[in-house]
Amino acid sequence: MFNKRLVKKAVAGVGSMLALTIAQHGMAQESFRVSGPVAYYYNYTTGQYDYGNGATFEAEVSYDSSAALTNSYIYEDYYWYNYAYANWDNSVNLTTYTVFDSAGNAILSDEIISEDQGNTSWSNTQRTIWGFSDYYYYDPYRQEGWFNQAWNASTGGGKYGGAYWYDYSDFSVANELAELTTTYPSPLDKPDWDYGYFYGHNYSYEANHYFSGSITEVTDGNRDTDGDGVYDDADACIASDLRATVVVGDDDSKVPNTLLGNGCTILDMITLIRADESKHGKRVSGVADFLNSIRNDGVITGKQRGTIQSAVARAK
Ligand SMILES: [Ca+2]
Ligand SMILES: [Ca+2]
Repeated sequence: MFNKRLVKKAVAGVGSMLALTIAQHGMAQESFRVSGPVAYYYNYTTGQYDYGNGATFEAEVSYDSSAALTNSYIYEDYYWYNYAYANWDNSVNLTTYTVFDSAGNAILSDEIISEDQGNTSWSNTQRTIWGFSDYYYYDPYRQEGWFNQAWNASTGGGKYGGAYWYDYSDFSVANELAELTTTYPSPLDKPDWDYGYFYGHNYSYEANHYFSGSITEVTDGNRDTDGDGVYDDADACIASDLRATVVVGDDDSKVPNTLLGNGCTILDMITLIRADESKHGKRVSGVADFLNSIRNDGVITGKQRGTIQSAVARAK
């Protein structure tokens, strides 16, 4: 099943890359990309600000569409309007954006990373998506937003980023709520909406900038199928075994199952190498080569190498 050449390549590639921290355990992640013209931006670090003038932005929002609905409520005939609201907290977990000037030079960029994606200096991130339906006189609309924010507890700075869409059309508030609460809305439906905008804001000692722009394009983004923080297109193991420790057969070595720079865990690599060899002796020596390489990189200690190697030797 496994291509021997690819496994060898993957093993060789490990040696040149640092080990990563597994950001999440098994949270599948999808993303969408938005882009369009910038309406306004400022960047206090560089002293630049402008009302567009040909500036454009690109942003990517990663989210977990399997996140549970956090809350929802409905008001019918509430004074002069109807109102439906649904909220998926903690579904958006990474937002990145870049603004380019009219010559195509990047003039500001940032990323908002949630804690479970490995954020350390910024904490208390909140991530949300919500849908909103309203009927205000003759101006009904529905709004959906993909939004996250983070605060730096030590400096008090904040970061925000979000993509929002509006649909000005008639609706039944009950139907809207039923839809909002049963389906995680797809960002890729949004090109048909009437209006969309994105904004990014960082006010901190590290940076101080803001921009907003209208969304004119929405495309499918990268995916991180196994939720290890490495996107599929850079992940040599797109369905990683993310167990916390290296387990071979029934033997738990207790050695942390570190994620390597190619998107494979130690356990992934051992599984690949063992599956690739038909003879026990070759399996053991193939794993030994791999363990030596990550020992030399400092990913595991010599003692940990020995513990795993003994488990592999015992396994059939
Ligand atoms: Ca991945
Ligand atoms: Ca992976």
